[in-house]
Amino acid sequence: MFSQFQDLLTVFLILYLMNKFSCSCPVYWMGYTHVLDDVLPNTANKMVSTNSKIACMLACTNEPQCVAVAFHKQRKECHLYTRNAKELTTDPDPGMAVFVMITDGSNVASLNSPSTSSVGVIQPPRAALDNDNNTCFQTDQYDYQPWFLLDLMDTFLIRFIVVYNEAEYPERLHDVNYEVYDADPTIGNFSEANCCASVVDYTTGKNIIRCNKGVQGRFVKISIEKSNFLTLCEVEIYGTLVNGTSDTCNQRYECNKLPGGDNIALGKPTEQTSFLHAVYSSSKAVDGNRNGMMSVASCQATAADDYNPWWQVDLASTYDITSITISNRYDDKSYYGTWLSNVSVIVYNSYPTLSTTTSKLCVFIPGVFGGTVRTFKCDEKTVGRFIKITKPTEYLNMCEVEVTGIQQ
Ligand SMILES: [Ca+2]
Ligand SMILES: [Ca+2]
Repeated sequence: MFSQFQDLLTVFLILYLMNKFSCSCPVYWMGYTHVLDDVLPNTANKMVSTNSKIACMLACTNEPQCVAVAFHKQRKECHLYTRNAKELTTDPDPGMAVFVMITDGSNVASLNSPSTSSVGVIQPPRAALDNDNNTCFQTDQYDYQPWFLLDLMDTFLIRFIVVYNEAEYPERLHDVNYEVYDADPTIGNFSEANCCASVVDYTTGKNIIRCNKGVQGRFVKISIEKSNFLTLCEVEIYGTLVNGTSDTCNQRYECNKLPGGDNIALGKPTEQTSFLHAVYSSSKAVDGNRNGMMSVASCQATAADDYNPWWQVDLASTYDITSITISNRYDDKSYYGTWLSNVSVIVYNSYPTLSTTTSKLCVFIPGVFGGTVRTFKCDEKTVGRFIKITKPTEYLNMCEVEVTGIQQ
């Protein structure tokens, strides 16, 4: 048990660490696990006498079945809840603060290809997502602000993040910031970070990071401030889809809700200037599948010698266009993710090559699109039936184009 001095020391350390970071993240003293080692409960609702919220947190972290924990201030007790226990939804007792609420979620990280500030000599970024704790990604030794960014391809309520560090250099995972963003923070105007957590200490092997309650977003960024190596042997992100349920959506990218209603491009007639291969036909961009892995063959692509490529869809009726959502391939973001760049979306009132047809630029998307899914609005009100997407260099390669609009 703590002595009064240790109590004060703990409080001081927590206050110091909480002030250390600009965002209002919870700070977890993850190395302090010995406190409750002797009295960890194995069953739900077993009460543990303790004198620290942190100790409760650690008790939950170290109990594999623990999904939620509450701290009773007056009685100085931790209440741990297992997955089978009824989920706590309200404060169960006036003296009890429910400060961690974890419900079961699945690892939503594994399908995606991360982007990183640099790539070191050991393994590529995918090594952090290959379900092997012994294969590790590491940033370059001269990268002094290293980061690792995961695009979850949809908005998730992030419950917790699990990272495995390298056995030889576990200390590299100290002073780590875990941030969640609504938009890709490496592209243009991004939203501010929704702070998940800043974790000062580390344990060797598995580190569990509880996110701030209610943190949601699509991009998860892991970065460090003090070390020039970011070494991640495995990253797992647990959360639940915000707009959809895992029961009805077998694959996340098929479950996205679009701003402005139904996808009016789905299954409509398409054309493109050339083919990289017959399997990458124009219709693959309206087959309802955003999957960015080319091996799945749900992406269109134009030929290598086609330097003025375009792709178009006939919406079969005239619409006031509300939004355009383009899914790029994401099987190798640092390479293929750069193919799609300087994209123009043009709307025509009738078939584009007819002499009577008029056109209007809906939106121009400057620079590299990124191996991701992005949604755009036209710069101003745009009404039309055909949507053409072009870029000024070879390889027009998109995995899905979704359109919403109001029929005229
Ligand atoms: Ca690995
Ligand atoms: Ca597709």
